[in-house]
Amino acid sequence: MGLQEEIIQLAKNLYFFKIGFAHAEPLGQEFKVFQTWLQSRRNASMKWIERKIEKREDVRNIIPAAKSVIVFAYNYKLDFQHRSDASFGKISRYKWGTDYHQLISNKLEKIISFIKELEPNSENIAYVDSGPVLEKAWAVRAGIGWQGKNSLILTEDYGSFFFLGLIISSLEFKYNNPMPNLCGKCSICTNLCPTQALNTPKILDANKCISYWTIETKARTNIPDEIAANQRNWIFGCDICQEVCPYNQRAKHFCSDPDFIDHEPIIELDINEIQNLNEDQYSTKFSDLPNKRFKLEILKRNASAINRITQ
Ligand code: B12
Repeated sequence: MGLQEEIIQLAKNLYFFKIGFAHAEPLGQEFKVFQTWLQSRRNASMKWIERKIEKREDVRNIIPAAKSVIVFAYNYKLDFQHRSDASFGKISRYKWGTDYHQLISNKLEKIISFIKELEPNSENIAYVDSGPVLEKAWAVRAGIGWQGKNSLILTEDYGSFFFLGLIISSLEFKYNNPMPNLCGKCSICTNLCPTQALNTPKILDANKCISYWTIETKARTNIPDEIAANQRNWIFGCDICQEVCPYNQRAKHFCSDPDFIDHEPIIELDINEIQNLNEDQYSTKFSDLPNKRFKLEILKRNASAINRITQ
């Protein structure tokens, strides 16, 4: 087995279901679309994404000797459903298990250690939502899946409930080809986004996105009425544009990694209870779940936005 096959094998043992290899060239059209997205202020208050732009365009501004970008996909779908009870706020699926940043990063560091044993002079760096890289653009280039109209990477068998991680490497590999886009004429996700955040297919407007408002904004920032009125009980993140996708509805693979499912998942929270908890009560109630703690102030702000409209 060559190094490439060994990396794939090791990654599969670490619960990645798909691994793809792309040539580390500058991003052309994808970068232009990204710049237009910034110019049209669709990044809302996420100023950090405007920085280190030259690295987002070309990973050789991260590792000058970079030859490859290896992309890893990790399925986080679990076999649970939110109940349709208006007194509960929904937590999006990506938060049902251990925090993915550390989880995936540890796995990628194991892969880097393995590569370094065999190729000690190679340079490798891993990112999981932690660096100035357009991960979805690389996932498309590495043939992991296609970019759906909900702007997320999709595969036929797994849908889109998966995380991406990548390793930029100075080593050369055989490269994969991008996949055809299989959304076809389907526009269910763009049509059913209650806040019209996906009016332009594949291009998300964060200013209108429930996920953005409930995760990315500071606790003191008020959620606007037009978002709150359509929040549909999402108390942290939002999965509507994924849940309605036929590929996700058909996907029957569930995460079996004990490191992700280290505890009974918290998939929803009592909205009134959250609003009335103080920090001590909150810490006691969730004391055995250090990885899954959400900031209480953020949850309270999101809960009060749900209540503001429904009461
Ligand atoms: C900023 C960010 C957000 C923002 C903005 C989301 C967005 N769509 O940009 C907010 C906070 C809203 C968000 C929400 C979510 N996020 Co987020 N987020 C990111 C982050 C950090 C950067 C994304 C980014 O660069 N956006 C900028 C836009 C312009 O890029 P883009 O969407 O890829 O747009 C491309 C297409 O438009 C394409 N394109 C369009 N037309 C055309 C035409 C041509 C010809 C070409 C070539 C290209 C092209 O070009 C653009 C640039 O590549 C990534 C991690 C990373 N470092 O990449 C995670 C990431 C995208 N998020 C992720 C997740 C899981 C989520 C949520 C599901 C969480 C939740 N449940 O609430 C939601 C999903 C909302 C949604 N529908 O996107 C995962 C997605 C995994 C996947 N399967 O795709 C990522 C990859 C994190 C990870 N490591 O796993 N997120």
